[in-house]
Amino acid sequence: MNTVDRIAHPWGTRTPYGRHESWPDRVDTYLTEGIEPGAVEQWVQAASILHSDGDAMDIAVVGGRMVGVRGRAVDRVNRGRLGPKDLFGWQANASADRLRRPLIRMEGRLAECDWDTAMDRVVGHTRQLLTERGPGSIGFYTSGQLFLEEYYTLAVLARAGIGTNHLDGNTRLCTSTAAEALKESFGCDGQPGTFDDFDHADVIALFGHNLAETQPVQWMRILDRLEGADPPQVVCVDPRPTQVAARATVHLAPRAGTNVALLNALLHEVIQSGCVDERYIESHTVGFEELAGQVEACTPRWAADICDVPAARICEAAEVIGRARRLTSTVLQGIYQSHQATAAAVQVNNLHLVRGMLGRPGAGVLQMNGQPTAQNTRECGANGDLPGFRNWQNDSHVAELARVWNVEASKIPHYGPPTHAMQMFRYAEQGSLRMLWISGTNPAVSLPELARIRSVLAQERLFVVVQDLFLTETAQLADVVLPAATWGEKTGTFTNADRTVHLSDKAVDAPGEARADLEIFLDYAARMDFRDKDDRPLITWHDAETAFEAWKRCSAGRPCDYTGLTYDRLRGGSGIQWPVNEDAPDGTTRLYTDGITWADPDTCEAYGKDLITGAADDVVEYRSLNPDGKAMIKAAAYLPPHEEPNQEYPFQLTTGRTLYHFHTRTKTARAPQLNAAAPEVWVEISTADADARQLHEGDLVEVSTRRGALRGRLRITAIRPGLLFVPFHYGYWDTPAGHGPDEATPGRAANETTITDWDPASKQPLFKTAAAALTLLERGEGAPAPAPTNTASAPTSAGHVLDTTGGQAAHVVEEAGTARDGREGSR
Ligand SMILES: Nc1nc2c(c(=O)[nH]1)N[C@H]1C(S)=C(S)[C@@H](COP(=O)(O)OP(=O)(O)OC[C@H]3O[C@@H](n4cnc5c(=O)[nH]c(N)nc54)[C@H](O)[C@@H]3O)O[C@H]1N2
Ligand SMILES: Nc1nc2c(c(=O)[nH]1)N[C@H]1C(S)=C(S)[C@@H](COP(=O)(O)OP(=O)(O)OC[C@H]3O[C@@H](n4cnc5c(=O)[nH]c(N)nc54)[C@H](O)[C@@H]3O)O[C@H]1N2
Ligand SMILES: [Mo]
Repeated sequence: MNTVDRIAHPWGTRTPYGRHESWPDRVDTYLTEGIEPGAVEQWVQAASILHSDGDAMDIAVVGGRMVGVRGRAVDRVNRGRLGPKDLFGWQANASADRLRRPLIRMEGRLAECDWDTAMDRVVGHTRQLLTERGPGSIGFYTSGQLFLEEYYTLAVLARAGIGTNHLDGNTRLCTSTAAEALKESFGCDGQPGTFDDFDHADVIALFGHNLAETQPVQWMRILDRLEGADPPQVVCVDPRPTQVAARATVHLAPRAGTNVALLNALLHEVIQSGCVDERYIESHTVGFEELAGQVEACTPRWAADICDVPAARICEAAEVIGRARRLTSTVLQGIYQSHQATAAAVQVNNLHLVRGMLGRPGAGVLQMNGQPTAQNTRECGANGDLPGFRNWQNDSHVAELARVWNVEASKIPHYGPPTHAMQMFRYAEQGSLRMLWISGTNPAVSLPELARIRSVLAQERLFVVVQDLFLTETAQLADVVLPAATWGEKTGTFTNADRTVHLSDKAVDAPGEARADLEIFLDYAARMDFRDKDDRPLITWHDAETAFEAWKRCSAGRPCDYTGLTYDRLRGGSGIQWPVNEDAPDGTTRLYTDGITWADPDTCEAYGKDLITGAADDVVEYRSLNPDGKAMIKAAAYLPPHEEPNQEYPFQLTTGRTLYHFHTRTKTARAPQLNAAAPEVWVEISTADADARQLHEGDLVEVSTRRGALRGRLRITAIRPGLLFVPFHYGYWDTPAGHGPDEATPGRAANETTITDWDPASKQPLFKTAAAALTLLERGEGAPAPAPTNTASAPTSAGHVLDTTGGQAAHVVEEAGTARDGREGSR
């Protein structure tokens, strides 16, 4: 047993293991000071809701209050380990400033009211708009943080109740490129690989993925392998000096927005050196010749100029990847939110297809998710696809859905692709969208070009409903605010980035009158009296478990088949990977173990798009490209980023995350240990750029772009020269202005500066490439920037090491090798 300060040592103690061995258990437990383990009255099963890893845990309850958490050793994902946000984030649930009652806008101000008043206003508005303007005037913008049962209910009520095509999730900002890249290559969404691949790989390649900070528990797994027998080689493609880069065999730090050039050069080398698996290509793919032609001229020397990476280092990376016998790759926001997102993500799939690195232990690609439940937003059809990965262009898929819901097919909008979030905001800006119901997301901080987003949401003619835990920057602009219960206060299931389904049970009551999102959606559906074609209620379920059963019927026979799961099966043991059905009663570790399963023209989720223009193909084009339903190798030419630095805006600007915060910090800033570790925004710059401008650690600077500006203290790091980085976590709810910059509160949100622009295929906004200027506002006088020092934001100068110990309050008990058998720790 060990006690570790898990703010200072986020990844805890090592439990090394060798290749092809199984990852040892290590149970992490954190209990509020003064609570002894023996005093815990109940341990309630749950999984983490602060990233896509799905770390399984039990919530400790005493006297109806949460008092701590403990990792679940029995779970396949984390074997008992928890990351800093898992350990400390739950404390936010009990904040004094949780929303307890609904609010409605009266004479310009938000005032408390009862549920009937609030819901009547929402229903009254809906009915009026349906009569006067039709279903196209109503939109829903949801999350990647609710539960499966909630998305499915929302998808049914929006698509078959209201009949609107305007339903999307903030997953558009997060994993729409993951979904799109999987559809482009395999005809269907669904993660091919599994986290188990980390146990078997001899090479692990991370593309634009700061795994150490954003999925710290899987990073613990890689660290344990690096210290065990036969460790893997690691390839890292990231312009920042992440912990992943620090442990990499080869680190490539390209100019932001040049991923396609780099990947094409890697493919060029792999093909030139004959490291391709011809048998695999022949049996399972189409399109190889086109790719070979496309990358023929993409030599490392060519890419070196574009990416500003030494050609020799590209060759080195290509050699490691080309010689791998079991290659596992991960892809995340450094690709998905950067220029040519889908084109680049698809080239990572191509590396695996040409090398035959799929469907075997250690040979897998993880087009990673970010949010904890983003997978469910996608599979339930609460984003740009129809439920069950059904194809909106395929009439028989729409007819099947109509049968499941017992409605006429014509009721389900499928005249065009479901509207993406950026387009919904455009419709609201232009006035055709008149009601926007926002649940579990905070667009007034997380969308690009915030001045524009604030002005869209503040319009008189747009009726805005916000369903949240707190009075966020977005809620402050709403007409109706609905107080939601959250994780730990409600029951439901969700699916992590490697298709593992977890159940998360209710541990404590929600504060005040707050209600579970499911309850709110069901109440709305009942008040709207949505009916099926036989005049019976459209929505036939009444709680989480019955909603799950309804979803199972919708998922039957589709790739994300849940028919073999029940709440009972998910209680007590490990999470289970879908599909789970008669053919795979214990779940499915890897997809595509025996060829490509869902790319057949009749079953595929999408007919694909042109990666450069985004133009959608139709069934005829798809059939001629891929008649036999193989994997599709799609090539793409490199194009330069849309906004390049110039004299006025000489830097590239990129944005992203730090280990200790989650997004707009509504939870992590209310957890004292996490907040203290990263209390304020900062700006990262390279030593070379700082020296050239005589700037110092801690100087107050302004970063500006053509959209807007923010201020922060300077942190000098080993980031690539020419690039600035700003974490996007800091909005305004905890500043004097409360909702946006004004005279008392200068800008500090990264998205004041980002551009309204998106990937043509996935429609994911660009958060990673912009051109920016930097000005000095005030000298720092020696105090370091308020940035963590044990992460990618570590300072280059040792003199500026801030004390990052969390102290007593961050002490976590770690128990390694506790062999726990069987089913444990449920309610
Ligand atoms: N601590 C923490 N963990 C989280 C979250 C959180 O808010 N905090 N959020 C969760 C969610 S929703 C998500 S989506 C994930 C995101 O997880 P990540 O994608 O790992 O996080 P980011 O910091 O957004 O971006 C990753 C890296 O992309 C690099 N990058 C920027 N531009 C480029 C480029 O053009 N090319 C390449 N190759 N790299 C580039 C950045 O330097 C950065 O280190 O994290 C999840 N986990
Ligand atoms: N510049 C820049 N911008 C980015 C990114 C970036 O890297 N750079 N990353 C993008 C990505 S990947 C993501 S995922 C988004 C995240 O952006 P957001 O989704 O806007 O960020 P969150 O702070 O997670 O907002 C979730 C909201 O839901 C509330 N909430 C939490 N649990 C529940 C619940 O159970 N029910 C309800 N009703 N509400 C709940 C929280 O209080 C919070 O207000 O940001 C995107 N924006
Ligand atoms: Mo995300």
